[in-house]
Amino acid sequence: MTTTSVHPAWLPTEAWRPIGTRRVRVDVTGTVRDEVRAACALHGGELVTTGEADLILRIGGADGYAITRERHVTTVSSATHAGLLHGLFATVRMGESAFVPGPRIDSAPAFARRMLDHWDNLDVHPVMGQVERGYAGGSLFWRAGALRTADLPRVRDYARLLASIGINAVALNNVNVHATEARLLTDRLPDLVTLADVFRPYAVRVHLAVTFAAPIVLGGLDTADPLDPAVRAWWSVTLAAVYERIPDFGGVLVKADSEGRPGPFAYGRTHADGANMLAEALAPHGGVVHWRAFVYNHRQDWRDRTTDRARAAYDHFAPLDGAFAGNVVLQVKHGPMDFQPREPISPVLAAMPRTRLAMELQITQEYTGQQRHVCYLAPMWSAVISGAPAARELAGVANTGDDPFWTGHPLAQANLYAFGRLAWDPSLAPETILDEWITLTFDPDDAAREALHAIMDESWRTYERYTAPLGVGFMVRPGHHYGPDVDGYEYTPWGTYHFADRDGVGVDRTVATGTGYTGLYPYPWNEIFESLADCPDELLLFMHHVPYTHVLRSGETVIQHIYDTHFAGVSEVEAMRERWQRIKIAPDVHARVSTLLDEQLRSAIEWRDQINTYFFRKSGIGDIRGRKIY
Ligand code: GCW
Repeated sequence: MTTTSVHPAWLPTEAWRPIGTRRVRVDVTGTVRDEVRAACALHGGELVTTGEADLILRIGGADGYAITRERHVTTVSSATHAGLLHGLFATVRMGESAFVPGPRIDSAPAFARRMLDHWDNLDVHPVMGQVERGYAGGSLFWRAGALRTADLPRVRDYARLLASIGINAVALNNVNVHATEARLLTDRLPDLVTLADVFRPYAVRVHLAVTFAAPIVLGGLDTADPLDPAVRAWWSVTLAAVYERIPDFGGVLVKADSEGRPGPFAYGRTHADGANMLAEALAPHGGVVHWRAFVYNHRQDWRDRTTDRARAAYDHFAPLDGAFAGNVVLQVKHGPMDFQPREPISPVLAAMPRTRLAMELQITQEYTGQQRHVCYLAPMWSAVISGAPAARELAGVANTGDDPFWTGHPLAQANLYAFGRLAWDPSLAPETILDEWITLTFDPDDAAREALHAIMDESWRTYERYTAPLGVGFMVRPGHHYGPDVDGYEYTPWGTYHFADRDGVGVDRTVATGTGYTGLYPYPWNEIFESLADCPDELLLFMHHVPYTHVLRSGETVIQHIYDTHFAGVSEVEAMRERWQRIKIAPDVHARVSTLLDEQLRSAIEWRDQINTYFFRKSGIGDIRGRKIY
């Protein structure tokens, strides 16, 4: 993809319209003033220095922002430059109502850090491509190993886009740090300096994923032992050099001892030893370590029923509660496995009251249709966020790339938008957020708005219906993870099993007879999950192994539920496609989404038929409604 154009229906371009026709006065001093003025100017607001203005931005008062709407003037105020920007974008979202007198609005973000993690490589990786699990083209930042300097204006648009939804931190490279990317810390640092300069006016701080083995691969030392003084000195000096060039550098992100990445275990050290070493080097500069809790044995023997991947993060990290330095943030995937369409909330998030926790969500749709399927994820995120009040930060794996629509599937933009909005205010309803995005992006008539809601509001549940049933997860094709393969992972070392046989299906994670996983939750969830009668249907096969004739809380048997949901899921995709055919929307968006909906329907049918046939053949129990099963 070589284009650098930005689709005109994309929200930052359109969203600035209401400001563009108004006079804006920026009553701010110092560098903050330059940055806010530059941001306004970029978007066409008429900047005035004296006299009457429709919109005034000024420093003062609130953290977050306050908006007062008086008869002739609307004022945005904030204690910080970032708050001013976010307040300015709030007026954009409000449209005309920002300029109608009304009560004062005070808004502060729920999560202090709202971070996007890019899994971008500098070069095309032989297996993973350029952006690992990326479905929106190549990296916005690099191409063929080099920084895309000619495309920095597009990065600037991207920074504005992120600021418009309140994102304030971005990790620029893949957590699987390969040889070239490791060097961003040292001789490739100028790339980072350039990108930090582009993000800075939008109050987005840059972070870097680093390899734990950096002292060896970059520093020429023979160890990366976190307790070795030479290793500690190397990190201190190296990170100090980063701060010399990027004084507001956010810090480092680390995937250690996970899926083959190096880590402290090689030296008999704990993850607290590893994280705290980096924390010490960053502390003098105000930086943080994001240390990922995604640590599990990926070389498991499928015959071994005592190892349970769902337990791994808890077993590794819960005992370390209280052992991490104050500037370590433990970054925990929202579920205990790996971003499946349905998982319980990770028990780690309730087990570490003395640790600063970030919850990690996957905006990129690795397991939710890979941006070929419509799957609006805000309803899932809204539920998991409200179920994990201990998380203080939110991190999302980015779904963006150099695709002209930013996200491959144009409707996948709504997921990025929703991530930012929920990170600011998790009490917002998913439909409300979607409605905002629809307005800002398409400014549609009532019929189109209604159709977009009908297609998107429930699309996550639709996706869930035609894929792996009742929370059991996976059943995807190994490697790329697209499309069905019920036994694809069943006899592999990855720890992702469903244990279907002729009698039943599901993973026994109970304390009574299984892996003991349910016991990792605080009351009452330990009891609810342990009990076959109380366990929510949607997580039944995550927690229990049951016969196909087991009757769900819904009153259906497991086998009939599988058939019904898979037929229903496909019908819902058919209905989406029909609605889309009738919708009136920009022709290029229409064409792209139409093609993708054809693929979504093909794929949903494939899922339905493979899952239904598999369970029919295993169980020998037919569909009571007599539909076609192969
Ligand atoms: O879901 C898995 C992905 C890997 C990814 C890993 C992780 C970056 O399949 O591609 O690696 O999670 O989160 O580290």
